[in-house]
Order: sequence, then C-alpha cells, then structure tokens
Amino acid sequence: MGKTRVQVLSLVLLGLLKGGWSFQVTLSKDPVEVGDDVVFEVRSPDKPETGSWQFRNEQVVFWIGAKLVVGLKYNDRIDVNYETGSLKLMSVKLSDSGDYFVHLQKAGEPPFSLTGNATLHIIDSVTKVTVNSPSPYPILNNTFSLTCNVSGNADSRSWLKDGQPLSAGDRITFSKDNSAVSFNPVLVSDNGTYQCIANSYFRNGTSTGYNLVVNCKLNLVCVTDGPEQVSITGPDASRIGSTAVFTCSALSQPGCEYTWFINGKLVAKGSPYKIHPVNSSNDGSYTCTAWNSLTERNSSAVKMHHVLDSASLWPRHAVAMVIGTLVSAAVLV
Ligand SMILES: *[C@@H]1O[C@H](CO)[C@@H](O)[C@H](O)[C@H]1NC(C)=O
Ligand SMILES: *[C@@H]1O[C@H](CO)[C@@H](O)[C@H](O)[C@H]1NC(C)=O
Ligand SMILES: *[C@@H]1O[C@H](CO)[C@@H](O)[C@H](O)[C@H]1NC(C)=O
Ligand SMILES: *[C@@H]1O[C@H](CO)[C@@H](O)[C@H](O)[C@H]1NC(C)=O
Ligand SMILES: *[C@@H]1O[C@H](CO)[C@@H](O)[C@H](O)[C@H]1NC(C)=O
Ligand SMILES: *[C@@H]1O[C@H](CO)[C@@H](O)[C@H](O)[C@H]1NC(C)=O
Ligand SMILES: CC(=O)N[C@H]1CO[C@H](CO)[C@@H](O)[C@@H]1O
Repeated sequence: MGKTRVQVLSLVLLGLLKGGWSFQVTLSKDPVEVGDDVVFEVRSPDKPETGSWQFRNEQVVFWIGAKLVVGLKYNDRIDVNYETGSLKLMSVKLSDSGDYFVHLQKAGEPPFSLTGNATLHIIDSVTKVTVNSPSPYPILNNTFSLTCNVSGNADSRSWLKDGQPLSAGDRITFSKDNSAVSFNPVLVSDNGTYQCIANSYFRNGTSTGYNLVVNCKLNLVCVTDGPEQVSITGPDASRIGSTAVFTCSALSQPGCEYTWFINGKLVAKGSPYKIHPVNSSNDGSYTCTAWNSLTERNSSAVKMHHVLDSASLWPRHAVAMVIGTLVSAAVLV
C-alpha cells in the first residue's frame, strides 16, 4: 500500500519535472504596435528558483535566483518579475513577432517544472501618408496618375477629391490595392484637391491635400471659365417665308459650342442659326445650349419666337383666336 503511493508520487513528480505542465502565457495586449511595451504574464503556483525565456531558439533571458543573464539583443529591453516569471519586453520591433517559450523550475516542496508559450503579433501601423505624382504636370488629354505612399503597413487605402470619396469610372481607375489612381485622360474637371486615406489596425492616416491643376501645355495652366451669361439675339416674330437669324453668345474660356432646340427638339448646331424660309414649325420656344468642353459645363438661354401668317401682322395663334372670337360673336348675334 505505502509502496504503491510512493511509486505514484514519483511518477507524478517525473511528469512535472519533464515539463508535463504546459500552459498558455497571457499577453498584456495583442497585437502590439511597433515601439510599444508588452508583458508576457505568467502565474506560477510558487516563486520559481530558475527560469528562462526563449525566442527563435535563442535565450532572451535566464536566471537563477536573482542572478540574471540577458541575451545580447535584449540588453535594456527586458524586465523580469522573479516572483512569477513574467517577462516585460520594451519598445518592440517587427522582428520580435513570433513564438516565445518560458521554462520555470523549483526543486523544493512542492517541486514544479512549467513550460509555457505565447505568440506575439506586432503591427507596423500607418504613421505617414503622402500623395505623390510620378509626372509633375498633369497635361490636358494626357494620362496622369497619383500614388498613395504610406510609411508602415496599410490594410486598405481610399481616395478623396475635395473631401468627397473619389470613385472609379471610364477615365479614372485605381490600382489593385488603391495605392495609385490614374486619369486617362486627365481633364480640367479633374482639377481639385486629392487626399489618400490609409487604414491600419491601430491608426488611420490621411494625407495632406495634393492640388491637381490641369495644364493645357507643359507648365501652362489651362485658363478656363464658363459658359456664363448665355444670350440669344434674334427676332421675336417672323413671317412665313421670310428669313430669321438667331445668334447665341456666352462668356466662355475657351469658346464654346452651341446647340439649338425648338420646343425641346434638337434642330441645329452652331451660331448663328439661320432659318429660310420660315414656316409654321419654327414657332415656339428656342433654347440655345452653350457647352464648354474644358470646363465640361453647359448653360442655356431661352427665347420665344412667333411665326406670323404672311398676310397678317398677328402671330398665327393670335389670328386663330381673333377669328374664333369673331365666329363665336357671329353665332351669338
Ligand atoms: C503552447 O501551449 C499550449 C497550451 O498549453 C500547447 O497546447 C501548445 O502545444 C504549446 N505550443 C508549442 C509550440 O509548444
Ligand atoms: C482633347 O481630346 C478631345 C477628344 O479626343 C478633343 O476633342 C479635344 O480637342 C482635345 N483637346 C486638346 C486641348 O487637345
Ligand atoms: C510612392 O510609391 C510608389 C509605388 O507605390 C513608388 O514608386 C514611389 O517611388 C513612391 N514615392 C515616394 C516619394 O516615396
Ligand atoms: C479607421 O477607419 C475605418 C473606416 O473608416 C473605421 O471603421 C475605423 O474605426 C478607423 N480606425 C481607427 C483606429 O480610427
Ligand atoms: C419648316 O422648316 C424646317 C427648317 O426650319 C424644315 O425642317 C421643315 O421641313 C419645314 N416644314 C415644312 C412643313 O415645310
Ligand atoms: C451639354 O450639352 C451637350 C450638347 O447640348 C450634351 O451633349 C451634353 O451631354 C451636355 N452635358 C451636360 C453635362 O449636361
Ligand atoms: C484646385 C484648383 O485648382 N481648382 C480649380 C479648378 O479649375 C477651376 C476652373 O477652371 C478653378 O476655379 C479652380 O480653382
């Protein structure tokens, strides 16, 4: 009976001494940002007599009692709690990522031998975000691109134009990871302030603005404006068979293209617009749309034009109204 107990006890001790007790070490934080401190927290049942920490088969630290031997790479970077075996690693680097192993031992009563491990994840967060251009001048109708340069590791990137999310289209495309945006071709409507946002676990970074001003030729900014103050000159009324000329003008830099609509239907391009001979279908509301292809803006003016019967001084519809009134007057009499 007593003999069996001794045997069982020694088996248990053997198991413990062989490192049968393996445990998970708790990290004070996970993941850890480059430059931060982290504590590998160990709760041993009793104060260990000896202990060691290993990383990639190298000794980080080893101690017997209060006698400490620190690995060369860890001078001034570690702190050990002798009571528990906890390790503090300071100012972590990306290369500190990986599996750490601890071994603690005590020979007394009760004796123990513990092994533990933890995996340290270190993240190099985004610190600085800049927008750069490989070609200095965006030249109208040429391709142009911007790159988003990030120090640290970005999980994702996105772009803003004048503070609003920039989306891809026929001319504007993003590289696979959004690290570049291409304009093919670049137009004056692309000028504006561009920013890149880089997202990472600990921090999001936003670049300062890149002012894109489209150049018409090398190093010559496109001067563009309008169209504004679109106006139509021409007759208010014309007789059937006569000639009518309408002119459209606008303040625009560079000059713009004009399109004519009568009652909403496209009838002609260019200014002046000459009608000969005038017929009844030329009656109605005239719209001139001025289009500036550099500013990519439209602006319009509207004017009424009445077509008169050749014999009458009255517009056609007015004549019909007068006749109608006369007829109804005649009926009443
Ligand atoms: C780390 O500890 C856990 C929990 O005790 C154990 O299951 C695992 O095998 C250990 N990992 C290594 C690589 O030793
Ligand atoms: C830009 O390209 C468009 C279409 O290809 C053309 O109509 C326009 O004249 C070009 N502008 C300049 C300034 O080259
Ligand atoms: C920005 O990143 C691109 C690649 O994405 C690289 O070619 C370029 O040299 C970087 N520019 C700067 C100023 O770091
Ligand atoms: C970063 O931006 C994303 C998306 O806008 C947001 O969900 C996240 O909370 C931000 N992270 C930090 C650390 O600010
Ligand atoms: C009226 O004139 C327009 C051109 O201004 C022409 O297209 C149209 O055919 C003419 N209609 C008739 C009925 O002659
Ligand atoms: C401007 O007008 C032109 C011709 O009238 C038309 O082709 C174009 O789609 C218009 N553009 C916009 C932005 O309204
Ligand atoms: C940022 C910038 O330069 N924006 C200009 C874009 O072009 C228009 C008109 O051509 C200017 O008014 C903006 O200042």
